Amino acid sequence: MRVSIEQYLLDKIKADGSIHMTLIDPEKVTVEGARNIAESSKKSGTAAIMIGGSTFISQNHLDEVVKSIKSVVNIPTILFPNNVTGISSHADAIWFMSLLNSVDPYFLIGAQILGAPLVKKYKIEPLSMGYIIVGEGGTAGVVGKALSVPYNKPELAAAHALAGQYLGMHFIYLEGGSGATNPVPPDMIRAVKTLIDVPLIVGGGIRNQEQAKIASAAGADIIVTGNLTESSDASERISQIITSIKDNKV
Ligand code: 1GP
Repeated sequence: MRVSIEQYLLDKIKADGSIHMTLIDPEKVTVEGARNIAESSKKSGTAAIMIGGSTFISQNHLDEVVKSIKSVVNIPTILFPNNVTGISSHADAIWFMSLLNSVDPYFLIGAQILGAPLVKKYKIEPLSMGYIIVGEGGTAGVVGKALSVPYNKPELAAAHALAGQYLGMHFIYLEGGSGATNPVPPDMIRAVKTLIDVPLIVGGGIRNQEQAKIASAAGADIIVTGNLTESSDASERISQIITSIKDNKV
């Protein structure tokens, strides 16, 4: 029987301690660009390719990006949608997520109701995830109408995360916002990780191995980087991040 992507991720976290995922924003790349990033990230040892952004992209371009990534790598492609328009039938899985600190019911459950039948129809594996915007929050915070949790309120982030777990979510994502000035602080990661039992994803503003190492040591199971994939030395930096987070949990 084929191992589910969720099981693949759990097994990889168990084996490596912390793992890395590369986020590709289809709006920022050409089809060829996406292919190159995916190929070099895979070589660097990334566990999966996430595809999504915070603003609108054409469905056709999203489909082409996913198809081109899949033509060169065999690691999972996981959609990271900001809306129903972020669903592509070509992907392997989707973060089926609720923005837990949104004040707009659309981002809590509305988009999910519209998207669920499509996920079923396209046979994409749903990965249940509670998404929490913290700190600056970036575009995701504005678009998702989130009441962002300040970095100096780790216990509040932990309460959101535990609520997500109790509601049945299999993963929790602490999102500092793409391009955040400072990544999610270790105190906040630690406070969340102490309270929850499900894997913790951390992203937003992680640019180098030192920052990744701090996040993984504090308890991040999955480190996501997006922006740095667009830099000329992305491949090297991703390799360094992966080496620094492997077996680094304390
Ligand atoms: C954004 O957490 C991700 O959703 C990644 O952020 O682009 O800053 O790496 P960066």
